[in-house]
Amino acid sequence: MASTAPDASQDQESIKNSSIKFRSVKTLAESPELTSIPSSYTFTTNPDDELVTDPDDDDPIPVIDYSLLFIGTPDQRAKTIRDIGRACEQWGFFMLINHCVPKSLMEKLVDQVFAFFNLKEEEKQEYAGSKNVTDPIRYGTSFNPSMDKVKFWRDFIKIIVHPEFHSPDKPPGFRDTCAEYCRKTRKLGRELLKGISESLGLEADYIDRTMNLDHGLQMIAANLYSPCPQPELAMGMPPHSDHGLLNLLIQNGVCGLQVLHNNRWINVTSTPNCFVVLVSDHLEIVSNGKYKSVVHRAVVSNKATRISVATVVAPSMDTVVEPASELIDNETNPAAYVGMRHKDYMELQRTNHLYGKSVLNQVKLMGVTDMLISPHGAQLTNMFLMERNSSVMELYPKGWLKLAGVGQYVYRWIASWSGMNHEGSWRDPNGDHCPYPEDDRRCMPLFKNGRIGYDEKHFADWSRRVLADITTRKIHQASTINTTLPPSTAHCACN
Ligand SMILES: O=C(O)CCC(=O)C(=O)O
Repeated sequence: MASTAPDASQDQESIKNSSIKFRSVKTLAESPELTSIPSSYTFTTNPDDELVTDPDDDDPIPVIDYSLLFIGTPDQRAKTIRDIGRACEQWGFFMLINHCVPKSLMEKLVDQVFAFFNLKEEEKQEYAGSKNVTDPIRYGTSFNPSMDKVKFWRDFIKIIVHPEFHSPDKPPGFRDTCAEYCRKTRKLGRELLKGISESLGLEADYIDRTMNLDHGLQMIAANLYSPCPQPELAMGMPPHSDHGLLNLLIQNGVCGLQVLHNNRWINVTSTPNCFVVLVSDHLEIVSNGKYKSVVHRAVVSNKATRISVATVVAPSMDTVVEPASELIDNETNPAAYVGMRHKDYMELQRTNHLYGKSVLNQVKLMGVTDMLISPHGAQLTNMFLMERNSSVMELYPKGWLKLAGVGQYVYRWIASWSGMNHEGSWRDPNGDHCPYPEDDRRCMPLFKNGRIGYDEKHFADWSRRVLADITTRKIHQASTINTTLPPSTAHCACN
């Protein structure tokens, strides 16, 4: 008979009384009485998009021979660059063979990662509890721990290894192996990005230079997926895409990685001595959407322990990542993403529920958002992502203005500093009654929690008018641009 999962409240109690900050999946999976997973780990997939297959012989996963970038003939090199471009565009990832990282080093790193996860829980938990994406070493469980509603069957350690190198000191040898591996993968990532720059028609060092890779962020994320008694109910990592430019992934010979390709989940094998190179969100942004960051996930099994180690090659934390100006044409191919500092993007990921490309889509969407309608005080940060000509409208619940102080001007200030249009504020005349005078602070929670927009008709009429004004303005702008352009810019140089 199936026994139940260990009692969660008992477990929380023992965690509270020790130096342990969370219960790892490894601890849970190794508890002898476990035959089913706790309900907090039950992940529901949508059966409609659950087509999982192995790669098709007619449409195989692209394989890139790295050595041809260096020792091939000029024709072989040019073809390899074209192949890399096609893989980034059509698949968002490729397998990399004949690279410069010794097989023995890859294996040694995986062994060291395994040894780290095999340390006593107390030793690992020295690195637990961090909430900050810039903390140099983070040991944790699940996927995006502060936001996950369902827990994921995964333990991880994330280590920032560049611009400053960090490493846990245990197990013995971990630091040296990690340092050597990071040096080699760093070189590999930068060389690949040169090929990728060229494949976009940019100078070879374009990405390296503009993303400030001399000071770029490099991070190792090592994942442990312990055997799971009900793999069909749990998930190691949900569908997501990664921050950064590239993710160089290695595995311990156990499969579990799946990528989304043409609306199907494709199983990616774990091939020895081979990197899975995943296009990440910032490469999609730089290429203005030509190259697609790949949505991928990790499934779990009830048979074997799986380890994967991702090396994230990313812009420096302060780099504002935006589409390469060389790839933009305001008329035919306008910038599709707003520029954002890498650091802020990571924070946006940490504080959002991540699913598929939810965060990247937000960055994309805000770049083309025409109007933000905001209850006062909410969504202020979205204004930083919106384009100059967009509009903002504010809603105040009844009475709120009496308590707003200078806060009532914040939207107007930001709008005027950034060239946005402020379309006015609506102070709802209806709403909750406050038993105190309206400028009494005890009214604040009442007003702020009150429903805004009792007068739906007024709100709808107002929004309709502003939207119509925006449409008229945009049409006017578009026609002005067209008529003020020279008749044919392509011929200017010849003339
Ligand atoms: O374990 C895996 O194969 C997936 C790792 C992953 O999703 C990632 O590194 O972003």
